Amino acid sequence: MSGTGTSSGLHEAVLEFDADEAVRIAAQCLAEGAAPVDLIEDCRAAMQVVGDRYAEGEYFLAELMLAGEVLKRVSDLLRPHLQAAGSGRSHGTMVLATLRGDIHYIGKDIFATLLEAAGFTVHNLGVDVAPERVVAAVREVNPDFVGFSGLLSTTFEVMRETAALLHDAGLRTDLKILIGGGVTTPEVREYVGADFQTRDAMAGVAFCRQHARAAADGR
Ligand code: B12
Repeated sequence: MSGTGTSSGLHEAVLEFDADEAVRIAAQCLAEGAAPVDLIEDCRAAMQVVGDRYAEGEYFLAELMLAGEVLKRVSDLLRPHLQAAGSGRSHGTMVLATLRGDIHYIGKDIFATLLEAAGFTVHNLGVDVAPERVVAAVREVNPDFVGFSGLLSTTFEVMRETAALLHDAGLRTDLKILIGGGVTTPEVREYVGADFQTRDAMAGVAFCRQHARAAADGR
């Protein structure tokens, strides 16, 4: 029903910028037993198409904004369903941010919701976050993980700068850095000096589960 981008109609509703219809279909799919993460994936694939049309000059900023609004409405509907799986016990802590210059937040917030649902504590610093703020947050909460969400190639440099600041502050040793978001690649992971890269929130959650200090310590 979902995950294919064809049969549910959700993918098409996002591409038509029809928020009411997208929310209606998503609610119907949920009622019929669809997994919320599959519905997110349908939307993500549609957003990829919107992004490609923008890159090819077929769409402009207005279309990006419309698509963003549709996705926000759908993710607001899905959030409580994504959270429902939460265990109530923290398996570890993450400081998460979209860095300086980048204001995309929808994918970051989906990842945060899924990670919380998996039993992690997430300190979500928001968007357009200065590297120094990340360092201050890491000092304050001593997390197991730091996550950077990046949708603009211009933020790769800021990710690298932030990772270097964490290293210079002596905070990098026990810390795993994850990067995610539609424009990240394994090459970017290497450039930034991060431990993990993905464009799939569930893969990020799996990485955190695997590397949670709390789980390893039996805390
Ligand atoms: C919606 C959108 C917008 C909306 C953002 C709404 C919002 N508040 O978030 C608005 C209209 C504001 C916008 C603005 C701009 N945008 Co824009 N936008 C998009 C679009 C179409 C979709 C992004 C999205 O929400 N995707 C859906 C989510 C669910 O996917 P996701 O973010 O990848 O997240 C998933 C995973 O990656 C993962 N994940 C995300 N973060 C993290 C973090 C961690 C740690 C982990 C583990 C996992 C993880 O979890 C999610 C679920 O699996 C993309 C196209 C694309 N291909 O992504 C362009 C895109 C990102 N934008 C682009 C551009 C150019 C811009 C603008 C510069 C346009 C302009 N001329 O002003 C501005 C920049 C504004 C700024 N300073 O940030 C380009 C970037 C190109 C590049 N390589 O740098 C893209 C790629 C379009 C394109 N193909 O040209 N945009």
